[in-house]
Amino acid sequence: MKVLVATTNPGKLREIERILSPLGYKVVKPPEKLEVKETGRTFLENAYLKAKAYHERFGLPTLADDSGLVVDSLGGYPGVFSSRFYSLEFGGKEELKGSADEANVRKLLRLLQCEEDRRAKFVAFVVLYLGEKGFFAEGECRGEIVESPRGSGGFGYDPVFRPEGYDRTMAELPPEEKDRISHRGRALRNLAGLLESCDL
Ligand code: ITT
Repeated sequence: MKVLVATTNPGKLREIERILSPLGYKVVKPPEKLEVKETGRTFLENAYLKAKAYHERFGLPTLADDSGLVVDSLGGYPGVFSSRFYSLEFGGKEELKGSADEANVRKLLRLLQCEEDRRAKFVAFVVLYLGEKGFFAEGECRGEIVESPRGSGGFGYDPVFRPEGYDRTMAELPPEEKDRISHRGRALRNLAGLLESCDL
């Protein structure tokens, strides 16, 4: 199946292609970026909004991923605000020096300074929108936030997230290992299983 991926995030797009291609999906990049307001309160709502907007514009079967980091001691923040955590009033705004990913990580480490409970999880909801019907699936990866960034792989919060059972951060893992354990890898394989069971 040909699937349009409704994302503006190159890191996500790379991973989705890497995970879905071996499962027999042809991943297509959107011809242009759309400004979709992510007004939902949940990952699922936001994934749905993105998939629907791109489907209405381009007409192909459309996949969206809404994902983020959920930190126990921050009451679940940054959650659905993960991509723009640095700019939120919550916890004090962080100056945008360098990339948004870097500013997000700086803010997270500042808020967790002196915090003993560093448990967190990555969560991803993926929605495949076909117009007349849609499918969704979820994936999680548990771990904890380390004291300082390590590694250059992945994107976002990967340099400060150590998955459970590992002594390396997500950014220090080879890409295929990240895909095997990541929230995104799990969500997409769950979705592919669901579609197979529906003969799609
Ligand atoms: P699109 O909405 O265009 O897909 P986005 O980056 O804004 O791009 P989200 O709203 O889903 O996407 O926010 C996801 C954020 O969560 C992302 O920007 C990272 O900060 C973080 N995140 C999600 N998956 C991650 C991963 O695998 N590794 C590190 N950080 C991740």
